[in-house]
Amino acid sequence: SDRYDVIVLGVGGMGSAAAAHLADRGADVLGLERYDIPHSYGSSHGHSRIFRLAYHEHPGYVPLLERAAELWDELDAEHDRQLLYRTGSITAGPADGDLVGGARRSCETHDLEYDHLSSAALADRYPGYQLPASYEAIYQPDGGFLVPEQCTVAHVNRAQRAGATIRARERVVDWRPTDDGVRVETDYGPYEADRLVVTAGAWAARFIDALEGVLEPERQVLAWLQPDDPDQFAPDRFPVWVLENPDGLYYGFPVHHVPGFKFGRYHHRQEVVDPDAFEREPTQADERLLRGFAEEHFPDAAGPTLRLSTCLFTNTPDEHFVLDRLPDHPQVVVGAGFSGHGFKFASVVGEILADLALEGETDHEIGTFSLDRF
Ligand code: PYC
Repeated sequence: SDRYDVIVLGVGGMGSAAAAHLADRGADVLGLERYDIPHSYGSSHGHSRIFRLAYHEHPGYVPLLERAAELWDELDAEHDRQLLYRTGSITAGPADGDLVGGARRSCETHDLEYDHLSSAALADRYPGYQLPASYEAIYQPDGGFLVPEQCTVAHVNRAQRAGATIRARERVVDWRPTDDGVRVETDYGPYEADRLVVTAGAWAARFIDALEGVLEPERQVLAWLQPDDPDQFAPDRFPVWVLENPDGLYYGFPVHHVPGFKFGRYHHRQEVVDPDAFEREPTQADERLLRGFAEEHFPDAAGPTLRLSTCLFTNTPDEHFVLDRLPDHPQVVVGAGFSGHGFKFASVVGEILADLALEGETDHEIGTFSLDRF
């Protein structure tokens, strides 16, 4: 069988970044992808992903985001299509809610530039926002959105330029440890390598026993609706947003690449699914739910439906990532469980996975993401 330094299992948002960093450092890399590159069956499609630094989830993510931004800018400079659009980010909700407080805490802890705005001040600055009078918002100027399909393409291009072999439409059936590395079986045959990086997204638990019963793939639905005045929702006038209301979290984007104001509900564990057998087609019930939110919070953008799409989150119990080596098989590294907020980190996740695979350790702060916490 062919032998490599490192095999990357899954060449989506995370695996493409890992392959690029590994190949750049001189490793002989094989990337294996079950579908096309890029494809729309997992978690790295749909034209946009939020990038935001005012991280309400926890200030500990901010240094990783700052490094991610640097790496996205480098990749952007070498790619023929723009990857990161900086629109600024809005984090909005009740003044005493978790989102506004959390975003502000991250800005204060890491000395990020931000404005704390009333709902009226927000509407004044960005007329696409007409939120309830009691809401407040944290505006942070370095946020924006990434184009996920192009990010994957750019990382794959970089990996290939550095000598990586990337094979799509080849499904990994299984892997096993060997005396000097790993053996990976695909539906085309066997490969061997010193190291294995598992970046299989919603399918990761199939390859990592310790994640079975821990990771929960969750179906998500996104809508694109026609705004009354699309100019109010253009990237230069309408920052990306996350918003908290009594019913949960929502998020959205300016109009870009395809027609319509894109938004979704950012929920967790509502619809746990088998990634190989779930309702990929959005339903009228999905549409009604999303439309109800838009009519209430973005009435100027709640025109006819232009597009609906499904996507997958892969949730961990604490919604923090998994970035680690397997305790029993340290030649195997896993990046998984990104819990619906991982894509913006893909560039730095690639760097971390390459560190773990080639050096066995990383200078990045990843203690929160260890496997042994489950
Ligand atoms: O990370 O900003 C985010 C996000 C919004 C919806 C899902 N993830």
